[in-house]
Amino acid sequence: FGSEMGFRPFDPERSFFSYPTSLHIEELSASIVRSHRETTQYRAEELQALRWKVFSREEIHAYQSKSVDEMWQHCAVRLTDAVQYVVEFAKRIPGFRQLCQNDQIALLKSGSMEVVLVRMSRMFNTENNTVFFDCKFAGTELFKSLACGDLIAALFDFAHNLCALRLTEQQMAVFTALVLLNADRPCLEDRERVQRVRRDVELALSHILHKDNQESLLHKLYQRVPVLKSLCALHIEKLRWFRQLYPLTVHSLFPPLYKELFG
Ligand code: CLR
Repeated sequence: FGSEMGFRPFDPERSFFSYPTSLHIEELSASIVRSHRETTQYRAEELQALRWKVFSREEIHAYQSKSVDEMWQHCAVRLTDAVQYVVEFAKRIPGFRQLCQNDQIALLKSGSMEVVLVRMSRMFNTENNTVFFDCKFAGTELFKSLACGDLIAALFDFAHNLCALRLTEQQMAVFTALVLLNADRPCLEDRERVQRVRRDVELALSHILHKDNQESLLHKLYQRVPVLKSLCALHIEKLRWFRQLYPLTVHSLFPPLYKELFG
């Protein structure tokens, strides 16, 4: 009887990705939001409480007095930590782990930095243009010794503009899942499969924005995607420049994951 009615035994992947009913989409959003919450280094309330904890003049000076390679190494370690949380987030997106290993790696290689930059906006205070770094809020001047002021300015600018959209944690969670599930990334073996997983996450984002009565955000979010791509390209360009000057620092002191992703 069941089979004549088109009833099939429960198959989590099918029920999530083949028949997107509004219940499935709700479950999918809830699951992505939970994954996001479990993998952000700091909770929104914690950050709110620390909002005005800024570095002193002396502390800023100490960062500015570091050598170029010392500061690069320090930032590379911090960035790699952040990337590691994004990898954990990706693994908890329903459907991600069912992709073949090659495609999981390809998506993370090109998408994890983009997600870090979206997440940067949660750690940003637009009132004084500072970002949470080493347990306090830091302005662009703190990163002077990296000698890549244009990159830093562009990253801060991006965070500032994204922050101005005032995304909820739910909206950000689903948006970052969408940034990762990009079927146009290079070196994907099974683009159709990535596209199928992505399709439901797109539905989840529209659904959330509809509930929040903020449908106009969708277009604004999609507008940021090419900007993210160019920022990541600029980061890689700066890393090449740095590697030419300090090949040994990169080779022996940078985190292996950082080199694997960007080097
Ligand atoms: C982004 C959101 C993550 C936590 C996090 C960790 C490291 C931070 C990063 C955030 C924002 C950007 C950041 C970075 C460390 C260094 C980097 C402040 C807050 C600055 C912009 C320097 C980049 C230098 C490269 C050239 C290596 O959840």
